[in-house]
Amino acid sequence: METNLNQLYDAILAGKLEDAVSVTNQAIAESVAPQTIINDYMVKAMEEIGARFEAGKAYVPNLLMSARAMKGALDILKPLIGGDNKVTIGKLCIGTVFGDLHDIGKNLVASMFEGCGFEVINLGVNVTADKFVETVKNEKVDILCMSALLTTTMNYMKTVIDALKEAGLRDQVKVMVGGAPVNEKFAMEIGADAYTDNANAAVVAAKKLMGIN
Ligand code: B1M
Repeated sequence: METNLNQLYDAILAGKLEDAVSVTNQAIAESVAPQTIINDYMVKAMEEIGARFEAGKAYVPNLLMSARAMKGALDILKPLIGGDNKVTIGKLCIGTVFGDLHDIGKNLVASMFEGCGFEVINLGVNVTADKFVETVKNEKVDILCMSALLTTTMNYMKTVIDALKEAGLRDQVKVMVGGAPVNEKFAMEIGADAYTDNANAAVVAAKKLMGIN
């Protein structure tokens, strides 16, 4: 019987890890495209749990359980995103900024970059300006990517860009930003080179910054 991917949406929304993993495995076996599974069902479920949280109809433990289910399903899909591209087209680092612990979107973007041929240094969450600067300096990355999911932490992106300038490194690296509260206007105001609102667009923008069509 064909997989009903609405069950994946329901499993992530309800925070049921085992169900999410099992439906994802079925969908892969039936050759459903990973991007369809992620964008049309998994991300949608996370949006819905966020909306319920905002409306006072879900609580932090619900967010945590949904996040756990999303991550479990995403781990299975990761190797399938973008095929087994072994050619490196650029080096980048990515991290969620200081004070912010949200990493699902950031990890999705990192996986897409890897799948599409970038060498990725994933710095994790709660990343300080010092850590970003040290990585740009020591690893000679082409692009520095920052993620923020909170209105209270997005301003830290400017702190990082200012720290790069202070260290004399701003001209050596491109800066990309993303995350739910961030937008194009904010990105330009803080002096970033690019903003994208999803993982696919992030890859396209990064290639453009590298001069690759
Ligand atoms: Co939190 N949380 N959370 N949370 N959480 C939000 C962000 C919130 C919008 C929920 C809400 O109120 N509706 C709200 C923020 C409000 C605001 O600031 N405007 C919120 C809050 C308030 C909080 C706490 C303060 C709650 C509390 O404790 N009272 C707390 C803060 C903790 C902290 O960080 N210091 C908190 C905690 C948590 C959990 C730990 C429980 C959990 C995170 C688990 C984890 O990540 N490991 C969690 C979750 C799961 C969410 C929601 C529900 C889902 C986030 C998510 O994973 N989305 C979120 C509501 C929402 O966003 N609708 C919410 C799916 C993901 C695929 O999308 O991350 O947007 P996203 O990434 C996208 C794009 O944004 C873009 O591409 C990605 C893929 O397409 N993108 C980039 C992201 N980064 C990029 C970087 C790039 C490019 C593109 O670089 C180039």
